[in-house]
Amino acid sequence: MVENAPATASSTAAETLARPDHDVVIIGAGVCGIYQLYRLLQMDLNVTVLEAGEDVGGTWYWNRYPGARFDSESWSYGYSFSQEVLDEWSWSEHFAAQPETLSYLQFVVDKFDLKPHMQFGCTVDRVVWNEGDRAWSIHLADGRTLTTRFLLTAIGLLSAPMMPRIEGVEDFNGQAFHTYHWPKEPIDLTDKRVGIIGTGATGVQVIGAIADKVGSLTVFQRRPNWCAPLHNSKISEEEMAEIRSRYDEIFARCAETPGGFVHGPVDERFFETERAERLALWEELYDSPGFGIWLGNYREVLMDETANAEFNEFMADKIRQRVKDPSVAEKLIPKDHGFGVQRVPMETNYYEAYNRDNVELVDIGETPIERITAEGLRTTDREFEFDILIYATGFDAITGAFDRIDFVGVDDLKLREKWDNDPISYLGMGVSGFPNLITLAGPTSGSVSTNFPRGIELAVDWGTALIRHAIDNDITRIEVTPEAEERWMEHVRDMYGMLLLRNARSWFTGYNANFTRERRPRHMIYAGGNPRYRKKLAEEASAGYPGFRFE
Ligand code: NA7
Repeated sequence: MVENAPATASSTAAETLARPDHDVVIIGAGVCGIYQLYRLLQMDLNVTVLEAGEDVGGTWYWNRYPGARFDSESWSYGYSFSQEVLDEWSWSEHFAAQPETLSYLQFVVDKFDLKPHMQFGCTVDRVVWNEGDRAWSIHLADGRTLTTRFLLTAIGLLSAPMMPRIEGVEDFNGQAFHTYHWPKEPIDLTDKRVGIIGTGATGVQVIGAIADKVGSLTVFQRRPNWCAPLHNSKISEEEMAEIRSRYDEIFARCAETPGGFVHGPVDERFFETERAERLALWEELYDSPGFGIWLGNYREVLMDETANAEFNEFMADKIRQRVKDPSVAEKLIPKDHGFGVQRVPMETNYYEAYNRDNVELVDIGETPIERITAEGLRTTDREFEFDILIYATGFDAITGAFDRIDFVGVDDLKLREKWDNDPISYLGMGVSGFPNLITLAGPTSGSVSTNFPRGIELAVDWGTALIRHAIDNDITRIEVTPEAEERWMEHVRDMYGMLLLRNARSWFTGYNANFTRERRPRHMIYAGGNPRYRKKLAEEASAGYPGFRFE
């Protein structure tokens, strides 16, 4: 590190400080980190990306389980920032599978020659704010320490996988995987006795994909989810050309919907329509591809108990029609929450899997798992033997990835402690007590509740402009004010109040059954929608960042 240069009349503030190794360090080389790096290199800054994996991709690098694919239309998920990428890349399916998405991200990285600015196999253990230097020290698991003026987190929202808190997990003699850590090498499922725990978006994808490939499949379900058909299909060359010609229109549409998808709520009001009209819309949505059934429905379905209950009945009937055994169908119908208040898994052949002779549904709400054994597992009712056990048990969402790094801010303040009750931030982008830290895809940011790249392009552009503003104005320390945080969190809570998801036991409210201690419901996402979030960010920037203190 260069020693402090003596201040002179013409020194800038930055010149009077010890010079850190980097202007900016980004943690994470997924969808967000890739785009952020691209933008900062355009500013000619000294920037590096630290990534725990051995290659780029983040979520799409790790989640290699069978059936892993988009629930977003592929052509609405890709980056919008580069016309060349839009012109050159072709999607082969409307909802691309993981290998294709990973290839897409590799294509973008190679196209802009980003790899030389990335370091792989780097796990960040600890980051410490140095007030004197106005810089962060970044301590890596391999023993190295880096320093940087600005630290940007692009660490994903579902990147801290959680194993179930069940006794005996270490005892199983067969192959066992959390879906997030599914191996790169092919796993032969033929004739295997497979058990799977978890029926969230991931479990539902796995079950639909492997039911006809395994010897037997036993699904351990604690609480069912409301699932809806994905209706994936191939994209021909002609269709891709047609999609390409409409990219402007597609991204404009995503910018105006609350979720950043092509699907937005219908204009009609639930209580002003006839039941026949509602049923016609619901049948149409059920038969249409993608999230329309969740996000293109009547607004009231997600906001009003009566509207929600009527739609639940419609969806329950669909499950009854598709699952032959009525007692199995009843087990697959959620009773503890309404449609859309938890993340809706999109499915392909999911309900039909339960009509197969080789698939069994075990309701562990009724007969809980007692322990994992050497041969399989034991419920209060029976012993099961497996060759392979799949844990589709989800994540310590959004804050989990932050908690796994020891963030130490001003006066030794720990981020983990600050966020113990609720992850308090401003705009989901910065935290008071943690100067020069921009939490891209942080809790309560818009990107964690939208079609991710749409949200992340917004966050990255905004964060980049903030860094530009600091550099242009010789500002070496930026910090969110506690007042701005307070105002923001009040707004975040108000937005939760509008939606039924406020009561859900799901990662939207920070719920996870596998924590070792009970946690209060938390405000994890921004529920006010993408357009409103974009407006908030724009107002903050155009007013000269009143929510920040600059030095
Ligand atoms: P989710 O949606 O959090 O689902 C996890 C599933 O695992 C859910 O069905 C849980 O049941 C179940 N689970 C978790 N722990 C246990 C234990 N200990 N015993 C039994 N069952 C358990 O994670 P996903 O990976 O499916 O999806 C995460 C996101 O990835 C998704 O929202 C998409 O955006 C992509 P529970 O509901 O707690 O009863």
